[in-house]
Amino acid sequence: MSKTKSIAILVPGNLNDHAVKRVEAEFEIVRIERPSASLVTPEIAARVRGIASMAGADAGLIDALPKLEIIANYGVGYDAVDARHASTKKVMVTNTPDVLTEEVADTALGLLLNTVRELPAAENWLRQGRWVKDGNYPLTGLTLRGRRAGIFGMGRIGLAIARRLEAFGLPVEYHNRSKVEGVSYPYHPTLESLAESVDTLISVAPGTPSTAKAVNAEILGALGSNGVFVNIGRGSTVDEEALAKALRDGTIAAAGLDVFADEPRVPQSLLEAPNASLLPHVGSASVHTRRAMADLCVDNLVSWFTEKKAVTPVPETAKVTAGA
Ligand code: NAP
Ligand code: 8YV
Repeated sequence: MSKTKSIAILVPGNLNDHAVKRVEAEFEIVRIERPSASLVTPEIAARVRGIASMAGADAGLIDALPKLEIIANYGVGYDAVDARHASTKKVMVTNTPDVLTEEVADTALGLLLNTVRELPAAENWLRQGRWVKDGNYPLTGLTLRGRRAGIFGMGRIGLAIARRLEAFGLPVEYHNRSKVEGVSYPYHPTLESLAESVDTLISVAPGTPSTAKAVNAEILGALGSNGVFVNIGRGSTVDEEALAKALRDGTIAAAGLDVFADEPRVPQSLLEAPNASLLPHVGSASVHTRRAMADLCVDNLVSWFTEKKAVTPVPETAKVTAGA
């Protein structure tokens, strides 16, 4: 029997099938319906040493598990895990960077094209028999030609999106808190300055207190009436009410959204916007990429309990070490 088989790993809520199979094969799996301290029984509290989760882990859940050593987040964005609280409790948090970067960048470009060239609506036109009945789909008012792109969050995925935009012939600029070394795209120290300079803003920033509702009425106003906004990062980075208004009153021309503030609920005002192209958070959602994320998520648990180190720790817990 493997050394790790007696270690109890909590899986709250749904998790990728391959990840579940690997947790079952390597550890003792414990399942609860959702990541809530209220579902932790004294027996679970006494045994669980790790969590594998795509539903997050808040401070209450962390506090309810006194033997907890590691939270392996299934996803690169770990906004649903209270990593700061975990670090105060000397609990390691890991995520799944890099393995999903190219997939998410592909989706971002698909979403941008859907938004600008109305491809989902054109396909519906064909399927509804309107090509035969009414003739050609109307010419799209928007085009990628001549656009200037701005990336909010020039990290791993931002860079992969920038490379694709370059191949499409678009100049790229960006905003981060700090300039990225070795990157020649023009840098903007503020999001407002980026929005003023471009007409196509792509957000791939993480969901943190400092990015909350960063894309607001002022930023959308700066983007302008020919503006296109694409969000593949986190819904929390956008003031959705201001976005719906900007789409309605022509402050910007169109938006493409893969992520929303309160998933899976999407505001009615966005559902009703004809100039919004909407996806149900599918940025990384291929069998291939989700399997790689599942492997990295579980590899972190295996490495922690066999080698005493995490493969991909998040910055907040980089200094957390395994006990004796
Ligand atoms: P990353 O490499 O850490 O990049 C994040 C970038 O955002 C960094 O360059 C960072 O630069 C910048 N940033 C962070 N806070 C900022 C702030 N307050 N203001 C301005 N810029 C800020 O992460 P990644 O791997 O590219 O992933 C990015 C995000 O994409 C994830 O966190 C996740 O939320 C989202 N995502 C979505 C999907 C999907 O399916 N739609 C899939 C994967 C990931 P500075 O630190 O210099 O500011
Ligand atoms: C996943 C993501 O859909 O990695 C992320 O940050 O948003 C996506 O890849 C998500 O994490 C799984 O629920």
